[in-house]
Amino acid sequence: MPLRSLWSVLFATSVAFAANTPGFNYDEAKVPAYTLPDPLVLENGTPVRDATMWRTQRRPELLELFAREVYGRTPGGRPAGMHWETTSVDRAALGGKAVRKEITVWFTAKKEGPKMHLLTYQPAGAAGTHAPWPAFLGLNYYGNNCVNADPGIALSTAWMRATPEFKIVNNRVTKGTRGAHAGRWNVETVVARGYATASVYYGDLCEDRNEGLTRDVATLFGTGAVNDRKPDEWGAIGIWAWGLSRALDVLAADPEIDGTRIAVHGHSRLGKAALWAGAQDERFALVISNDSGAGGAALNKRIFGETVERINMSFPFWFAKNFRAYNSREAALPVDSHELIALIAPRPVHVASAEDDQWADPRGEFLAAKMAEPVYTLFGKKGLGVAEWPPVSQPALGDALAYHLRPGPHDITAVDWAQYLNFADRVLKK
Ligand code: GTR
Repeated sequence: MPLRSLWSVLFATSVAFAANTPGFNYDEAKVPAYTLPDPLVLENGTPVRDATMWRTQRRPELLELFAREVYGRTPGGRPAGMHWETTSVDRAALGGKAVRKEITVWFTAKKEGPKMHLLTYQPAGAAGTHAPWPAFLGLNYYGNNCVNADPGIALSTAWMRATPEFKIVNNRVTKGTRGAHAGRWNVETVVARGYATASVYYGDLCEDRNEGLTRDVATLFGTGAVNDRKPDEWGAIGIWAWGLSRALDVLAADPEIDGTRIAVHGHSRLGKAALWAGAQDERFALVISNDSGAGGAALNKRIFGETVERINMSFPFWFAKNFRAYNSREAALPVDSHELIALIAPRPVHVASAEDDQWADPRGEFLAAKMAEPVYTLFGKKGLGVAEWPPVSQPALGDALAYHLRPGPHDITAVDWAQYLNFADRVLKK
């Protein structure tokens, strides 16, 4: 091999694995044998014969197991006093191409205490001609002002999480207060394709740190501190998922949005939250998991990349305390992520991975979608339409399940959005 191409191979390899934490398994040949629970067998051993038995017996049983053992129980639904106010509407946003709305949602009957800010964009088509619009809904990492550089978006004043890439000074992302994550939202493209897009800052619901469990939404339900919670109390992922359902409550009440055609999506930890939201709340018409990895779409029992123990140690406030019982004991888990996806059936699910994101176990994410297929079959759906893990850049968009592997690192990009829009065109457009 000429020296130059040898160098490029080595360089590509080192880049590809740069994001991977050392000391974990990234070798397919070293994945220990594992056994997945059968989604179509009740805990008492009785086979699930049909869709009715799935709905009335197996689905509730699996929801209970995920709540008790993994994410913690969701302590309530929409609070009685929850109310909201539209604080701004611009019918000529994004250079006249979109309508932008900002809505403040208070979770009690008072205009104080826990609240969230919902931002929506919809195509600028005259109301009544095309509306109500199908919509994408997701949480964001740096305040609603991160999703687009649009100067009309109110700046978030909430606490924000600093990372090596995103330094925070006075609750502002130093890299760019406005539009810091515009590349992850692709608002203009989504709107041009005939969808609304809606977002809430995840930190409005639960700050992404231990303290989050005693602040904001957690206070409504008296959630205990990270290590003082009851073993099956919820954690941050549960709270974020709850917030997605509350955002859906609000969107569904907007006559310009079609509440029966709302896709919930999320990247990474927020992909875990999107899956858990979609599993619990059957109003979500499509669920999108972008690089959600461990505790999300990736199979926990498949030892590749991030492990249960590692995630519970790094983020002790994300899951229920009960989940810690499976640290280095993945085989004892009564459920796995193929069943999390199956809980969404027959509603469509799109799972996406990134080639260099070995930490999230791309193949384990595919296998979970694949192993959910038997439940889709009960509803007369085929699922992914492929037998094997598709190569990079060859999306498998089936009749109810979709999967794609994008080249590049852990992220959500225009390439991912192109596939989400293609799949949504197929399953959400009338
Ligand atoms: C990592 C975590 C992953 C994933 C990711 C993210 O540190 O280990 O499970 O959630 O963060 O959310 O970006």
